[in-house]
Amino acid sequence: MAEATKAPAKAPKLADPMEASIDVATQEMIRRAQQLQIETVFDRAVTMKPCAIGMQGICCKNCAMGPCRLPLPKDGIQGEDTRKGLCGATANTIAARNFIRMIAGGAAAHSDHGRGVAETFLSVARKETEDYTIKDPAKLRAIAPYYGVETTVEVDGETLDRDIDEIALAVAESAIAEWGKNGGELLYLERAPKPLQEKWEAMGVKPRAIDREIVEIMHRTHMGVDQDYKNLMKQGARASLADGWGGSMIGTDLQDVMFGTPSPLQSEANLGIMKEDHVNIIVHGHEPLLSEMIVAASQSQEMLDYAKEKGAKGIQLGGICCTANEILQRHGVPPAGTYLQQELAIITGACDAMVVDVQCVFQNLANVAKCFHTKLITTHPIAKMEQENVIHIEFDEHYAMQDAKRIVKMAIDNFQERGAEIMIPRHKTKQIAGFGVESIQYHLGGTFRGDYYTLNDNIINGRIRGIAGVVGCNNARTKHNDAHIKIIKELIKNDVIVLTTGCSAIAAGMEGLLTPEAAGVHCGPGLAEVCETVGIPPVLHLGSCVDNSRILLAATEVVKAGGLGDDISDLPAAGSAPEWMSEKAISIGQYFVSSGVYTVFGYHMPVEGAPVFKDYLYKDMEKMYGGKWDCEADPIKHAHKMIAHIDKKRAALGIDKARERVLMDMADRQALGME
Ligand code: BF8
Repeated sequence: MAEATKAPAKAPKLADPMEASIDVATQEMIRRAQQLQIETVFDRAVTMKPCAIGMQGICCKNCAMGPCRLPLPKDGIQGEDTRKGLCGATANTIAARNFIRMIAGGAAAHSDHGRGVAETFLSVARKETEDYTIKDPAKLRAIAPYYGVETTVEVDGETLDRDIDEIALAVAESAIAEWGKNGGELLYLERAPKPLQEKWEAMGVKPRAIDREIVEIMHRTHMGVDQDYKNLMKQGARASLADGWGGSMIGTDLQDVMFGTPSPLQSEANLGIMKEDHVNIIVHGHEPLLSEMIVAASQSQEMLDYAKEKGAKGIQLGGICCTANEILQRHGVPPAGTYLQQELAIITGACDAMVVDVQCVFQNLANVAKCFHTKLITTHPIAKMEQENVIHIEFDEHYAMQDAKRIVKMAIDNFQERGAEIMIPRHKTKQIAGFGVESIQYHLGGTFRGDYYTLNDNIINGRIRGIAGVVGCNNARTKHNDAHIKIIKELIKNDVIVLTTGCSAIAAGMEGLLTPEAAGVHCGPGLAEVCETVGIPPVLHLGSCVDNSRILLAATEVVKAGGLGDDISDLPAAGSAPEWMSEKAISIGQYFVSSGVYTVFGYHMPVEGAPVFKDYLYKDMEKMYGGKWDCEADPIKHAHKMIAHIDKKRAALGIDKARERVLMDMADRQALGME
């Protein structure tokens, strides 16, 4: 075609920064990227539409006769649903297979992370590495009994503490066996309330070994195996429990043993934590094994001196995604942003190295890094990138500090290679992070009571209406952080205390909700009073996504403290993942549902194309586990579904009247001009 007759090239469609995110730093950086003609996920989201059939969960590509697509008829199913794939697979079978394959993916990701932690702990116990130690021996002693490991010895009729190294070795060997043992069931199931264990037993969903449950999903969903959505979901539930009460919980515990159990600390959040005159290193991904060492290396005098030699004032470490949460909660290292801000950290022009491990890492980081001086370093043998500008430095826990120093040195050497144009948004927010089962007990229960008594008391007397877990990702198909923040604000406004993890926790930090001062501004009167009295934020940051296991254990502690029923499903509590995108979120959602929690997802759920299967998740599961799925894209309606469930549970417990009294007290006080 002659040049003259060619249609003029269309300008690429770009994201509207104001529509893409509620966060000003993010909006500024999207604009900056567009000025520099660097494409980001926000632009791709407006140019590429998601597949409508895949979204409904009814595309089967599990064999080469397909993909078979079973779209819903325009006017819905009239009479019998006759849709089927070439083999005869129904919409229910296809949607259930797809759904539990997501659970397998999510459970595998969390649990393989946990396995890496357990293997490193075994190296520590065997004294094969000096870089890691046991930082929290008390936690090791506390978890040892669940592994059948004695913590005391009898010597001459006297009971003495057993040697900590012996305990470590026995726990490490027992923990590793949880992935592949033949027979029995997961040891940590014992930590759940007894009625819940009985439900699992009755349903036949107690996980045996972590790997086995994931493999069995892959087998059952192979062409021509399990073709009953109820039976498929039984395995989905079992594998999810192997994640929540298995791989994730073991990962969290052993990380605490090696790196320290978090306790509240102050930090900041958002891209504004990066410093123009410092070497900026961003760690991104999920496993804290390497990032723990990078924290230590970047604080070493040797590296600080080297940075000064190269003209920098210091080394600023920041995190993205759950690696950020891991080093935030133990060291106060500030997160530079959530999942959707990963490209933007490089676009500042001030990121001297981005170090990634596993999960939630965009391949497009390599393309963005090409436009700047940034060294993009992959570190995990299972997570490399094909682009030639990516450097792979394989991390070996036996040489952990050596590897970490090599990476930090590479970032320092790169400081002088920066281009002239640096733009770091000014925005950052103060936050208090580092909560956990133990610190909630300390702050709300007091060491004297040694339990969750005060928390329960405040729930029973109605000052705290209920507990919500708000967790999970960002999703470029929805406005960045919008649903997280609207839902959390609506919950705390209605006196529901929020426990948060993952990118939701980072979003809450960026919005200033993780400060005690947020209570006076955003909370209902009852929750504000409790937060102000004990000096905690109304939204408690419990860590990374494997740390959702902390929420399971916190809920169990609430049950144990008494007065709120016998099981997690009795509690005035609900779960939420407002902007989910990852398979891990589906695994987490299912283990919350299977543990008795009403769990609402935002955006959409990939089950709309199979209405019968959807009803099974959204209705029938409650009869089986006490928890069920739900989905609501509108953030305010989403929060009110959770609140309605909390109120339903309060009424069932007979504590709904107490709350009315508290509200009357408040009205009385307002009438008296005391508020
Ligand atoms: O594991 S919340 S985007 S970073 S998947 Fe990923 Fe989702 Fe963030 Fe943490 Ni969890």
